[in-house]
Amino acid sequence: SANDGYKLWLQYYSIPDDSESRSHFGSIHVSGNSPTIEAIKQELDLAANGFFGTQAIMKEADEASIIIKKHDKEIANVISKKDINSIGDQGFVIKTIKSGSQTKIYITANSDLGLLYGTFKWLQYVQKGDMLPEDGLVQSPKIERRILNHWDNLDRTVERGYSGFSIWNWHRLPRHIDQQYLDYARANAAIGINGTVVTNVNANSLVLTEEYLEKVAALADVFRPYGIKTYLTARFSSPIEIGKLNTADPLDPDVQKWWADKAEEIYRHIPDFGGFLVKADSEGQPGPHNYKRSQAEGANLLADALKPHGGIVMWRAFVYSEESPDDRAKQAYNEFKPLDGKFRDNVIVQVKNGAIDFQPREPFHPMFGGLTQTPLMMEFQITQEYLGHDTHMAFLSNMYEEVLQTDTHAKGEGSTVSKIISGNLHDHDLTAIAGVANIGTDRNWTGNHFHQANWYSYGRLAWDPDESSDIIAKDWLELTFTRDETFVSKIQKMMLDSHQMVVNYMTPLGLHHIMAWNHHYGPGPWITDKHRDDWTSTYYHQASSYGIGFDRTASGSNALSQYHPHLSEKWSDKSSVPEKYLLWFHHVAWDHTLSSGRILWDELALRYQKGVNEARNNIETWQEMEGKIDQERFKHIASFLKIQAEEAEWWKNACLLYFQQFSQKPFPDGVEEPE
Ligand code: GCW
Repeated sequence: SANDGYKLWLQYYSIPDDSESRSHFGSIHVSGNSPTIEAIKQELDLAANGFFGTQAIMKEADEASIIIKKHDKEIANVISKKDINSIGDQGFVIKTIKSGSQTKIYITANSDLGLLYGTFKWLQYVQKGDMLPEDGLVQSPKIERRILNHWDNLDRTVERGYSGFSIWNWHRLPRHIDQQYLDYARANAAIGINGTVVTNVNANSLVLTEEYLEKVAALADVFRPYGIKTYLTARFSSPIEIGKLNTADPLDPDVQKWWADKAEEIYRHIPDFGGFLVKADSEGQPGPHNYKRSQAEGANLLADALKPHGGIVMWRAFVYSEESPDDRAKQAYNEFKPLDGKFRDNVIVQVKNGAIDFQPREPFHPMFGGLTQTPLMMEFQITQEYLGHDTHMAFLSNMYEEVLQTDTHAKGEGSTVSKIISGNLHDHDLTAIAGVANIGTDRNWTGNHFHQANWYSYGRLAWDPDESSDIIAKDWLELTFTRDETFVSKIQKMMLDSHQMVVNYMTPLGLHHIMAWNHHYGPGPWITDKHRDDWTSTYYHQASSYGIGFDRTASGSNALSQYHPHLSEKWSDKSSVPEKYLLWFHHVAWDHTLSSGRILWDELALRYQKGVNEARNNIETWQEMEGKIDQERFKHIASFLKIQAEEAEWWKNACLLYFQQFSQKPFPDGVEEPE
């Protein structure tokens, strides 16, 4: 039904009645009394209703077969101290205990929030029909702050949002609380997301005025029982714009006082406010550069204001300028590396996964592993600015996983990006991860039904950055659609192959930023108009009659020198750089021979064609699924897959015809000539 898309991974579709789960729902004990405990009971009820058309029936502890209870003396009899100590204040333990003919399931934690997470996890097992492992589940998040970033403006437009308008209805807030805010909180808590920045990094200082703080506080009240902290973006020039000061210089005492007062005012409205996310000195945003101050001086100004209240600053590393003569890929590292260790302890630097900008594939950002004394958080983009917006299906979990599992070699072999952001490698307590949301007012939240999976997988990887994409895809399919085995295995494969497919038909072999100017939808490897060099495709692909690709070795921009020598040496050589990064780091001759034995031009053309072929095959695979899920979602997806296949062809034709002007070579066998 129309509602199915709205329900995300909380479908609670009906499951076989013979399962023993049904009896569990008839005798549940939930101990405690708090809004979070209420949320647990409500969720159990919703699930019982969906699974079996019944209610969740509450019992006293000794009569119940599901016991949801914080750790205490009684629980200590069944759950080991070691387990309890290992889960911290956000984790949970789920254990099945048999005594005689009786089986009881214990869900325990050190906090109500842990109980909520444990309850969601158990409900997911029930929905999927999976057995709990013999020795139970003992889980806790590896990253402390798991945050969504909304690039939502106060007029409800969403920067790089392709799923309608912002779900925050500022006009109706604070008095009207839409059900959607609650469902948003439920969906996030179900995958462990515990923070949200509700406003765009291209920030409007109005959100820090009393009028808006009341609205934000109303949202924070909805999110709180679900363990979600609220954060805001802070525009660096706010003291001028809403404070009537004539400077925003971070070293000016009046500016410092203004921010301290502002922080106090915010915490009066939102006592557990999370802190600020800041984009400064980038793409026209004001920042410390305006006063010849460093990024650290800028960040510390806000950190000092938030410190007394327990707030943090997430300071973005996405700082670059068209005036710099340097390769854009190098600028953030160059700016931040000398500042390592100069940030307050409540500052974390938020770094995009790659050094350019959320391309379909990027090598990891050299700041990971490059800075050691400053905690770094990851910023992934869930919304598909450069990956076909809403209509192109791409399961981004694989892309996230690839970045997280890359070895930086910062402290020898095994120094993965995942270890850096979980604070293990350099011993940081402040750990965080951000995903730029793909959520909007569309009935199914994310425009493309498949893109719900990207929000979902981001949450799963934020909880455990070492989780694998195949499990995530399978879980998502079973929670969202059906347990049907054929459906799940076929579509799981389609999802797992989709990121590479999109890379193939957009930017194979390390090509990047050749999308159409500004909106970034569709191909645009050519020059359209006079605009910033660092926003122009030709700057990135450097196609010439000799070859194609950006030379970032020592003979070029030497961006490679920012990586650990182990990598920079390997990647400096055309024959040992992973082929997926070849044209990212090298300018390569059209007739250079690759590992396939083919010359670059032929390989490039075949990759484009492969992407197109797969997009076409997906239409057929999907057709075979008719009847296995509801018609409405089936048709919606079928129609988008068709658009995707047509546009994959558009990408292939546009790019190959354009590059052919340089290569002057024919299309190899197997590559269709454009009509
Ligand atoms: O990817 C680019 C986008 C901008 C965005 C910027 C950023 C919010 O094109 O729209 O602005 O990155 O991340 O700050």
